[in-house]
Amino acid sequence: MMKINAPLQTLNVEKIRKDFPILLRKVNGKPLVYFDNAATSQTPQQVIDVIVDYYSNYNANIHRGVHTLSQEATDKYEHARDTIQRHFNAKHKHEIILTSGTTHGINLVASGFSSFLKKGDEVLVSALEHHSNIVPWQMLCERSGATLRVIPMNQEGELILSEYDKLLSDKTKLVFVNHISNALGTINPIEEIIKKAHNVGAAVLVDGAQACPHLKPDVQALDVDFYVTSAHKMCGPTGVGMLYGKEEWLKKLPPYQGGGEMIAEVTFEKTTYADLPHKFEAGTPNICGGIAFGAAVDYMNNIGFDAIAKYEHELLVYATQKLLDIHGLKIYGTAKNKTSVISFNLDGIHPYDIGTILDKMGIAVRTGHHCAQPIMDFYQIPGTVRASFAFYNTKEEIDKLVDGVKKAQRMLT
Ligand code: 7TS
Repeated sequence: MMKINAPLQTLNVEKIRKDFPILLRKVNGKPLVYFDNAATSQTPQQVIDVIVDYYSNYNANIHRGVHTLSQEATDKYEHARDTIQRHFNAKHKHEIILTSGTTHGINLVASGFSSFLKKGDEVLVSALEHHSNIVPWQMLCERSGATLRVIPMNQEGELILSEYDKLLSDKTKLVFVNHISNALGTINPIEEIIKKAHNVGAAVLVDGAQACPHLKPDVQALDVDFYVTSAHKMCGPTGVGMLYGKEEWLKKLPPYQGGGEMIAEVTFEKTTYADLPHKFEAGTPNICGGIAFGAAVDYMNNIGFDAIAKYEHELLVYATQKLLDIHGLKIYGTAKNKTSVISFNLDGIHPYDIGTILDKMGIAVRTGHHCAQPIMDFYQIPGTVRASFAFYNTKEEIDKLVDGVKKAQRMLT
């Protein structure tokens, strides 16, 4: 643990905050303190400008027009795909499928796997998942007859890898796990999880929704089969995201949706599908969103992921120590390796009540089960208060949170 008063000078946070117009607004008469970054991140002016520029200057449909606007929009959209490919270090550009977000990417893969699985096969999910990385696989098991098994977690909120070893067998066809837990902040040892799955011939899908705001995954180094994420968690807009898939898998998987853009040739007798990535991109995509996603990736890289990780870790340590000083406060998720998410409860007080009082003070946190009900069941609680920090948050804001929690405690007990 670092010292509480260690200086947080790795980033020029004061300058960075000026990029985010929303941070100037007041909520309930108080300056906004935005600690709901795990739900969605805020958007810098550089990305907002790209969105305004798109609709002001070259709004057009892509991959189909001979006219100038369509060609400009196509170039920028495909340039964004290049940026995303470089960022994740995918081997081929066509391994990057632009989706509407993490949920879409997972459903696309789960739907495609229906034809590969049969009764007796097993798929493994971790106990730490968001509902997005549970429900589509349950639906897949219902369709295919495969069995869903769960890699358990311990009290700290870490996966128990010795149990994972026991679950793996030649029946295991797929493993899906998040890179970082949204409810607890645990960073999972995905390198090891992927290696072990590959040893028994299983494919792995990693849900990177919570990881991409904090670190830069290298899909080739990880040797992961599928990696999914959402732009809106990493300074981009909502309604757009990415599915990375190894070429060999994407070639094997059937298309998810039929429609325009994903075909090579259509007759009433037979349709042939377009090459990757278009085979998985039916219909008019979120063109502006895709372009802005590329701009968000550039924005975050300009700040630098090493600096982001170091600074956010300092915020995490600072907030953890300060919150634990509050009598009756319990933190859920104390993994050795965790990111800047703190889930907590106060003795005898419902999380919703704390969240409501904090909102009156302009402090935005999420309360409830965080779309991760199995984790709440594990701890036998209805939910938590979750404060999730981004690189544009400050120690002063954390002080306001701590004061706010103390005040809520006084009011509610
Ligand atoms: N997977 C994880 C790990 C997530 O945290 C989320 C969203 C999703 C999948 C779904 O992402 P979407 O962009 O497709 O909706 N998590 C949260 C959260 O923690 N609070 O609000 C949304």
